[in-house]
Amino acid sequence: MSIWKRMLRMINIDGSGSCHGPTAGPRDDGLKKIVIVGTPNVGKSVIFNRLTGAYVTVSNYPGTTVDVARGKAKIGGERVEIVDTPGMYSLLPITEEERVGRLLLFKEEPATVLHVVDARNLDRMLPFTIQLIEAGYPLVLDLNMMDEMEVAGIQVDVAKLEKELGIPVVATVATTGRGLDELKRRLSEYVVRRQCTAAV
Ligand SMILES: Nc1nc2c(ncn2[C@@H]2O[C@H](COP(=O)(O)OP(=O)(O)O)[C@@H](O)[C@H]2O)c(=O)[nH]1
Ligand SMILES: [Mg+2]
Repeated sequence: MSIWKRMLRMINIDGSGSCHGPTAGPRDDGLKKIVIVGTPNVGKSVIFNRLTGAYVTVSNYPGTTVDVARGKAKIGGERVEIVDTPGMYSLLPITEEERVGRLLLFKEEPATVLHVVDARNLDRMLPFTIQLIEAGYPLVLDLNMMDEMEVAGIQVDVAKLEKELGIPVVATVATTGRGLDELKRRLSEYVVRRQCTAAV
């Protein structure tokens, strides 16, 4: 079990979402889940819409006023559920939105967590990526807003970042769809291969 899970359990936050254990979160029809996380305004919802198309439901997370959008997609030939979470900055929540984001991560046994970041602000965004890696989630990092990054004259060596982090890293422009095929391909590596967050 990762140090994060142990710590969160110690402070009495249920991080017990194991492969086969009970879960309090909303259940679906047995589809594997991809949970999209990241800070506000990085393009999570645009990516969610591009992945899911028309089949989307939005409802309050139980016991809260926070909206959670769920949709279906075909990734790697398999139907999966995609969950769009409210913005969150870390695994230690301050706002109700962040608390719901963390509950979704813990309770929904994601087959893959997709961390979407603004490619212009990697220094501020990567600490959360590292938290998610340390927590043991099967993680894909999406460097979104590559168009804005290029306009700002910033360069990122995606291959090197991927090697350093040890997880798939994809560059996208959600608004135009650039990189989305590659994103689906990299997501499918986990969806097809992994059953759930068994590592944590
Ligand atoms: N230029 C640019 N704008 C983007 C990109 N992705 C999303 N946006 C815009 O960024 C804003 C926030 O996107 P949204 O998906 O609502 O962010 P969320 O808060 O992370 O769900 C919207 O105005 C989007 O149109 C991108 O790759 N490039
Ligand atoms: Mg959003």
